Amino acid sequence: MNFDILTLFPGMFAGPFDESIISRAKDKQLIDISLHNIRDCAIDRHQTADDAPYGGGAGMVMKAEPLAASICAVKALRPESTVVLTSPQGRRLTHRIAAELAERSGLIIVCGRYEGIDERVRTLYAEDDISLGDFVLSGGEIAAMAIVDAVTRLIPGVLGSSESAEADSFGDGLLEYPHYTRPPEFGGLTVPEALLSGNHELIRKWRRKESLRKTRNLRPDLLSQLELSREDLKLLAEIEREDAGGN
Ligand code: 9D3
Repeated sequence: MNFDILTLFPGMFAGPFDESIISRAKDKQLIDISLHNIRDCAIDRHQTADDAPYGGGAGMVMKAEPLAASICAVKALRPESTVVLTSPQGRRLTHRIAAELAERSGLIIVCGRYEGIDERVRTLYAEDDISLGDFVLSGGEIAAMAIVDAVTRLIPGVLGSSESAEADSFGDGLLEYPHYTRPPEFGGLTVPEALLSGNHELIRKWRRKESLRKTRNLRPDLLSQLELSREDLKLLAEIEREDAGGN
C-alpha cells in the first residue's frame, strides 16, 4: 500500500511513523509512506498556498492551483491511488471505513488547513473525505496519521498472528474485556478468579461476558447493532441481574 500525504506541514510527520507497527510494516515493504509539501507546487515568488476567502470573512482558504498541481503530480506517479481529503465535513473514520480503505492499492491523503480547501479541488479530485469526529482540529495532519495507522494494521502480514486477533476485536463490534497482568494483587484489588483458573472454556466465557458488560454499560449503541448468539443473550441476562440498577 502506498500512502502519499500532501501537507503544508510535513515536519509534523517526523516521529509517528518511526515506531513499532508502522515502522515494521515499512521495513517489510508492506507499506510505503511519501510526504509531499504542497508549497513546493506553488509557483509564485512567495510560494503562496493560501488566500483570503471570496465573499469575505475570517481565516484563509487553501488555494486551488498549488493543491491541484500537487495532487496531479502524485496521481501521475500512482494512477491507481484514491484521493482522500481530510476535513471536518468528511465521513467519520470507523473500523469499517479503515477496512474499506485498506482494499485500495494506494491512498493520496490531502491534509486540509485553515478554513479548508477551495471547493473546486474537492469537486475535481476528491474521491473520499474523512473526519475524525465532531471536534475541531487545527488541520488534517493528525487525521492523516490516524488513517495511516488504522489502515496499516488491517493490511495482511502487518500484524503478527498473536496481534491480529486484536485487530478483529472492533471487527466483532464489542468493546474489549478487562485486562490484567502480574502482580495478582494491586492497590487492594485482586485478579478475577476465572483468569487464574487455567480453564480455557471458563476464561473464554468470562471474557465474552465482561466484553458484553462493558459494551452494555459504556456503548449500548454498539450492542444494539449486533446479532447476538444464544450464549450472548444468556450472559446478558446474567449481567442484567448482577448489575441491576446501573453500573
Ligand atoms: C474555526 C473554523 N471551523 C468552524 C467550526 C471550521 C473548521 C475548518 C477547518 C474547523 C477545523 C478545520 C481544520 N480541521 C481539519 O482540517 C480536520 C478535522 C477536524 O477539525 N476535526 C475532525 N477531523 C478533521 S479531519 C481534518
